[in-house]
Amino acid sequence: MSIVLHIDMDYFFAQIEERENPQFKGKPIIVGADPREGAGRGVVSTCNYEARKFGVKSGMPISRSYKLIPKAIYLPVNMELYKKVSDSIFKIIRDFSEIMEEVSLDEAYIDLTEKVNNFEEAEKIGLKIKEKIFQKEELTCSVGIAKNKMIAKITCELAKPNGLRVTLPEKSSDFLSSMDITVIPGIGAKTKQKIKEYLKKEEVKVSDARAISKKNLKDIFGKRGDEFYFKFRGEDRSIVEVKKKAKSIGREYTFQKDTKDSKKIIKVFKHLISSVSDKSKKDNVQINGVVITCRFEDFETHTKQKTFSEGYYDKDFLYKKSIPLLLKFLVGSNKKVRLIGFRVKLSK
Ligand code: TTP
Ligand code: MG
Ligand code: MG
Repeated sequence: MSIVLHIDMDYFFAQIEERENPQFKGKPIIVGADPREGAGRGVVSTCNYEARKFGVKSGMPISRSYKLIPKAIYLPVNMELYKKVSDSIFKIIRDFSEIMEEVSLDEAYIDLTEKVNNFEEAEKIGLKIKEKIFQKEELTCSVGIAKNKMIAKITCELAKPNGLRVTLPEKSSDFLSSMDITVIPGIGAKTKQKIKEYLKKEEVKVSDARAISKKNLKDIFGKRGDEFYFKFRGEDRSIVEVKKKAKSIGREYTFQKDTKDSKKIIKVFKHLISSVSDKSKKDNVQINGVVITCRFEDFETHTKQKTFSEGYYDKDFLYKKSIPLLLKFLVGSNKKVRLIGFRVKLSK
């Protein structure tokens, strides 16, 4: 059995802004796109708890946020600063265990199995980490400790803000029972809908989902079903992985037959963009550029890049930046196309 600690900073970007601008403390603060008195485009990156009371959330259009709370303090994203803080925090955490997995700028897992004898000792380490971060950066975070990553993360969520919680191994299964099944990683609205239909229930708790046999879960969800079976019971076999952050996310496609049909090429290209965009959304990563690859029938290969300021960009933005680059390849050559590729560059 393992002892895993999950740590996540509280309202990260907004908390840093509160620290930098103490005059705004206690007021609702929203970090993100410029609202331009309601006509602004773009989204909310995050907001403090005062703003959350009004229903503002990460990812919400800034125009909607402005409707909910026009009087809030709206601040732009100062990524350079947040990254510096993030590096400093990871450095503190790494001192407690080198087995650390960075999940995003404000979130990490560490494996304490070899460092402590029991959960009480792990709790002490959790408190020390919180203390060190507060001393060094004047920022609060929350910590969840459990026997695996999944339970540690859900536990941390419940500890928010500025809390620490432990879910003991023998409690893991009961801990999940009364929660909605979307707490299980990999279960979103679509999967939930399927399970609802299967169980003929309006709401499905984790304990309800345990009624589905392993075989039936496999029949419905394939390989993922097997994983769900264990997760519903509080088991998660993924390990804390010390991995270098990916520098980019990309997809490519080789046509069955080399082609000059630009409609077809663009259609496939849009699929690639869409798939990369979904993946980068899922990983919650920021993008600061695109790379387009085009290989012709004679294997001559060209790439074009475009860089832009880092941020969370949607599919439409990526289309707009990339399609003109692809068209340049298509217009500039008489050869047929063998392969196209699309890649986004990540800022961390
Ligand atoms: P989160 O840890 O998801 O959120 P948070 O730290 O703001 O709040 P919480 O207390 O609930 O943990 O994300 C970390 C940072 O990542 C967040 O401060 C801003 C950024 N972010 C975005 O820019 N857009 C998003 O959609 C999300 C989810 C986060
Ligand atoms: Mg956070
Ligand atoms: Mg986070």
